[in-house]
Amino acid sequence: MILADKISAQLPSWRERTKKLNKEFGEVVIDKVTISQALGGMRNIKSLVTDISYVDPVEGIRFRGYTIPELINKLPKLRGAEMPYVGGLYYFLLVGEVPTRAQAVEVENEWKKRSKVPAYIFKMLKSMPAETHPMTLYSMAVLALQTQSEFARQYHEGLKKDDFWLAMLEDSLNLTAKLPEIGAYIYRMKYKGGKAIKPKKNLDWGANFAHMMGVEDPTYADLSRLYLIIHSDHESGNVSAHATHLVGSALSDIYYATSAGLNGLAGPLHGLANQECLGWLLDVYKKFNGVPSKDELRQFAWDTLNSGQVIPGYGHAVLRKTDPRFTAQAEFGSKHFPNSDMFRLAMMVYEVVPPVLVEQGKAKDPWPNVDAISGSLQYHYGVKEFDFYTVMFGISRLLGVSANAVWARALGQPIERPKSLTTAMLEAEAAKAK
Ligand code: HAX
Repeated sequence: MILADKISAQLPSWRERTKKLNKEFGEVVIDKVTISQALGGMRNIKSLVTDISYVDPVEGIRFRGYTIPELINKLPKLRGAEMPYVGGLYYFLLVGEVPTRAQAVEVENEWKKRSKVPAYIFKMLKSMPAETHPMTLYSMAVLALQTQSEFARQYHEGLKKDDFWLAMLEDSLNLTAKLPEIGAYIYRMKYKGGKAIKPKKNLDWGANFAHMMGVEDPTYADLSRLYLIIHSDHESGNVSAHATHLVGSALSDIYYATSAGLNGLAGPLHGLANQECLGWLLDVYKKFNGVPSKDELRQFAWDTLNSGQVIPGYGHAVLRKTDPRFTAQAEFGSKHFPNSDMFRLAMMVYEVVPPVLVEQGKAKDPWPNVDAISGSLQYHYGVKEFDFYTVMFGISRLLGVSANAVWARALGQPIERPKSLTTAMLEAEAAKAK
């Protein structure tokens, strides 16, 4: 299989680099840890390693060295499509080289071969109470597929450590192949009277998701490809990526690990912010009976802050500028539906909210993140059930975290086990420093 061959070919040199760093330079200090970092969510402690993406505070994400516009330009596209094959992105994340069109199609074909979702998954989803959150359903579906784990099976049969990554790759392809159908099924089951739409063999992974969602507008396939590409990876320290890595480091298989990551993505300070954000925009729209004036919006933002809430979609733990994932989506909206009310409102918030956050003086980053706009684009296409939005994020995110999981196994990254201290120990360190 092409992905295994390509990774296999470069693995000896990667292993050599890691081994050399560890053996010869293991004592080199790369960071110090302050008391406020230990108390403050480990912010900015440089202690994770990934070569798949890097988030620069000002420039934003680079996937394997490429910015989002570069990626969209370079990755191969289906003839007539505006956005690249998501299979090409997965190849790129896993292999580190821009694929040819044929190579991207090969990944798409691997996905097609592995896409059949077992019937018990649908049965389980249908058996859940109607009020179950879509993220709970999605995470359960991923976990319930664990019975199919090749890694778990082969590990118990004595798989060699050097080959762990191959089983992880198998599992990752098997899992990611099924995600569009599982996600769309949850959407149709919850909001469209249970009328699921079957996948079409001739469509690519991204377009098939759009088709199974039941959105007729052909440009929705391109929005889906864009969405599924840009949400995939954001280096290793964010909650979903780190939770996946942490759980995977215990040699739990990809199903256990990614289900854990999804549970983290479901938090309102992380992926759920996209649902919260659209909810906030709708509150504005309802209160003012349409798109308000800038003054009205400013007051609404202050009211939110004064009531002790955050403005969803704004701020970031690492970024200090507008998130390029926001910009990519804003450009898509400006091109295809600049006059859609919810899109106009999201763009007006972009003008009004950053100065408000600066004036309030708390948020280190007053700029929008990826979640500030994604919902308004979905809303335009009639996907208005915003508690579903984080599932779409999760479909994409599993591409990045599973690619990382394959490489973590390939490079033999060990079980994670940071050390904790007591408050008294911190106080003792503080006294010494004084
Ligand atoms: N509105 C109001 N206050 C905000 C804020 C916002 N959008 N962003 C940060 N702040 C506040 C924080 O709550 C914090 O206040 P306290 O000191 O009272 O606790 C203060 O500013 C300093 O926070 P920070 O250092 O700038 O930000 P953190 O690294 O602690 O947190 C968050 C980063 C993304 C969680 C934060 O900016 C936030 O809550 N934003 C709104 C929710 C959101 O959009 N989350 C999605 C982030 C992107 C992502 O992961 N997507 O999946």
